[in-house]
Amino acid sequence: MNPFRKKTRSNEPNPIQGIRTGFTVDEIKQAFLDNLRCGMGRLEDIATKHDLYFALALTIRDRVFQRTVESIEHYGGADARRVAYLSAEYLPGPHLANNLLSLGITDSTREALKSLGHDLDEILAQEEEPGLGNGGLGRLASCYMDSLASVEVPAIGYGIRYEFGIFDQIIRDGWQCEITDKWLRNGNPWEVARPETTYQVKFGGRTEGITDEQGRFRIRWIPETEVKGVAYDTPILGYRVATCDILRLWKAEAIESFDFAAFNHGDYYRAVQDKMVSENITKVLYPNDEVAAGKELRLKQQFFFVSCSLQDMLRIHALLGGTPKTLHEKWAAQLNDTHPAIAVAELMRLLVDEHQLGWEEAWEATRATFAYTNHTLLPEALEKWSVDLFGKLLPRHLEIIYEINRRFLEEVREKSPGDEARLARLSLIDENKPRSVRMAHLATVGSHAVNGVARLHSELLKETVLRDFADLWPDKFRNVTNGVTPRRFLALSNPGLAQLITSRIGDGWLQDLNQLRHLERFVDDGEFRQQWRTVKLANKQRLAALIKNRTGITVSPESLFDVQVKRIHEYKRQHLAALHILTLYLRLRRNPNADLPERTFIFGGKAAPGYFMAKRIIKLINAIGEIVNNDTVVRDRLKVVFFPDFNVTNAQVIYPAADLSEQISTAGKEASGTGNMKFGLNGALTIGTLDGANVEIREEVGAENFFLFGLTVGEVTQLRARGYRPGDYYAQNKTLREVIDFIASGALAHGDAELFRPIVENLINDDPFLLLADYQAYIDAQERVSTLWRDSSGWTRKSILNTARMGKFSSDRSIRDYCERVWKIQAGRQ
Ligand code: F58
Repeated sequence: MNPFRKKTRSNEPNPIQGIRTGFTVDEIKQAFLDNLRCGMGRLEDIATKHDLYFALALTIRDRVFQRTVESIEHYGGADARRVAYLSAEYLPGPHLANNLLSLGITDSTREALKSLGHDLDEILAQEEEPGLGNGGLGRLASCYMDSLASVEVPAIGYGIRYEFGIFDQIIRDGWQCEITDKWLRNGNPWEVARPETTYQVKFGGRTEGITDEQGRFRIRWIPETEVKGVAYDTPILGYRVATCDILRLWKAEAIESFDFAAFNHGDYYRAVQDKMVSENITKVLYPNDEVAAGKELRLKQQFFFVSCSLQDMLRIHALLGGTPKTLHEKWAAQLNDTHPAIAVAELMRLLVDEHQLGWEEAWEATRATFAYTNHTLLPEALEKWSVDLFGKLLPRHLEIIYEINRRFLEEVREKSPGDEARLARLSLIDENKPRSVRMAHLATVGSHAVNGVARLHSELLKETVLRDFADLWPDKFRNVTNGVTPRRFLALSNPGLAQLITSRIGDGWLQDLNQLRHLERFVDDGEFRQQWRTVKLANKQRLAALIKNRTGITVSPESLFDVQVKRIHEYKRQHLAALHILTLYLRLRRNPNADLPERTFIFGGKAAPGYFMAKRIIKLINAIGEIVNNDTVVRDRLKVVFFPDFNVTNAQVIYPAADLSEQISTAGKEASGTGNMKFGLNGALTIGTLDGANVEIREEVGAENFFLFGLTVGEVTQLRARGYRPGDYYAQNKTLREVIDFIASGALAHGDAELFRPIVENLINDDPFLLLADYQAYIDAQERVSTLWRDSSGWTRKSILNTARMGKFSSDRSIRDYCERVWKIQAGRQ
């Protein structure tokens, strides 16, 4: 019996109106005061800024929950198929402002607070963002949650409630230092614990064969330990729609908060120890990007959240009247990379061992349920778990994986007998010592659809990492190009531009980003161009003030803001941008009258704490800043800023202020990029390689509005095949040599020639990311940037066109693509 069906009363009047759910200025004001007093026990006169924030968050949360409940009721009654987005990472950014925007009550809330003598922006600034992800992949998951709700698809985003998210970055003496992220220290008004929604998760131990009451042979898993997952729900409201989805994050707890058995034996400390070990599972996010951690705790985290999520999906499915065999009829589960890929084996275990389904029917349901998104081709990022570790932690799952593999390879053998090498390449097990489980293979075999995140990436995926699978199942592979939410990354972060756009074309673009095309009508309108520049300048002033506040560096808002913000990684080539800065610096030193427009180089991004080169690149950028910013000849022409602690909150100030977006990865390495889209949306021009989604961005905005440079994927492959010798470029290009020699001389390190030697030697002798091969083309492209910058109206024209043509890169479009190409779900309420 479906409990939701009993009383679907969406057409009845809302029973609770007024203080808890009303939208008028008076209702919001009264609710805010009530929350401060009754919700928090605070006297208004002595409330801190944070108290005010909390009271406002509770006020808005009531209004959001009203829609959550309405959604549960609506979709529970409807025969809708729903989405389970399985992701080990989310980066939602601050919730309050976004919820105000979605509800359409930003202005009335501002007024309500003003009448009480409070400033909304100051209150918004109190919110600590949940840093539950590393970078692009986690942020994409949050953009997709926003769009799922906004295009009205019922969905639950499943993940991990890390107690400590991605570290906060501070810069000391030019080096990155990591500070623990205590995001929960002041409480989190957006989440609701669901102590009744908990599941047990087993680890370790052994399996045994048994004969059940019906005389059937079954496998029983006798675990060594068990922990409990508790659900914490955060509502994710769609923009100006009734649908509110849920982000459901799992926290690990000990099964009994107190182990009585141990206590009775007098082993109090062991009981406490067990509790600590259980809770460790969701303690901290692994801060690696693009390198698989290979740590036991990481595998525990993955299995823990996946097991809770699948049990939850089965429970909801049963509530809606379904049986385990038909799970896929009501659920489409998306694997956000391989981090949740263990789900394939866990669902098989749940269906076969716990729900007594036969292998074939369980396998059919499993494959029909899952789809897999790949986010990287980098070999070091492809997850593999040693068979030993796997067997120790998840003995039953290892057996299931072997059985999946046996049946799979059998099928391949039938199709192409005798090709043992091919079998070895396809196998879920890498037989090279130490033997390991290939998670991308597990995800591919266990899914009905596999996609890359940009057209180029999806093609390369079929040609490289998953080539044999693409030969075997060509129809399984498709592309879904990434997208970003225009609500957070334009409306919220760039209100000036959003207003200007709306004043000309109306506000339909917020729900249909293609409408930005209507802006093209105004590219040659002088007044509009002037307004466009005025908005950009104001955004640059806002960023300049923040830079001053965070770094002490004064930058000129009139200068060209040349920005590269993203995780620090050699393949993203922040050090190529550094070579460009030094090229200009040396040129100006030699000829102070050289005709160069004033530029401010702004970098931001975290390095994985154990990534030696990335950390040294941060130091290099800061060392260049120290020299350049203090050089009396150059400092009014060039400035270099490393903006500390790049996160969603800071990003919302940085993207709107950028003139130039640096997307300069080695071709073939960046799966998509999403920062490139956020910059474009905010009117920045891109300088970039033919990599990831840059290819499609250039196609959309027009080649003449994009600064292209560098080797293509094909040229990179050919160059490597011929034998790449970076030393030749060094020897043959005088400017390049001067720049590298300058770094090597120790001039950037108070004479210490050792500090940057690892970077210099890596570039001259090895240069795995082909900086030297792309150097001259990059410098030439930057020359074209400078030339255009001098033509202010020409630049503005292209800036407008970049924004106008960014419609494709809305995450609403991506979600609609997933609905159509992968999930077979119809967006929108039926
Ligand atoms: C990123 N991957 C891609 N991984 O690098 C980027 O091109 C793409 O736009 C984005 O995904 C969204 O598709 C990424 O951010 C991680 O951070 C992982 C975290 C966990 C460990 C392995 C890397």
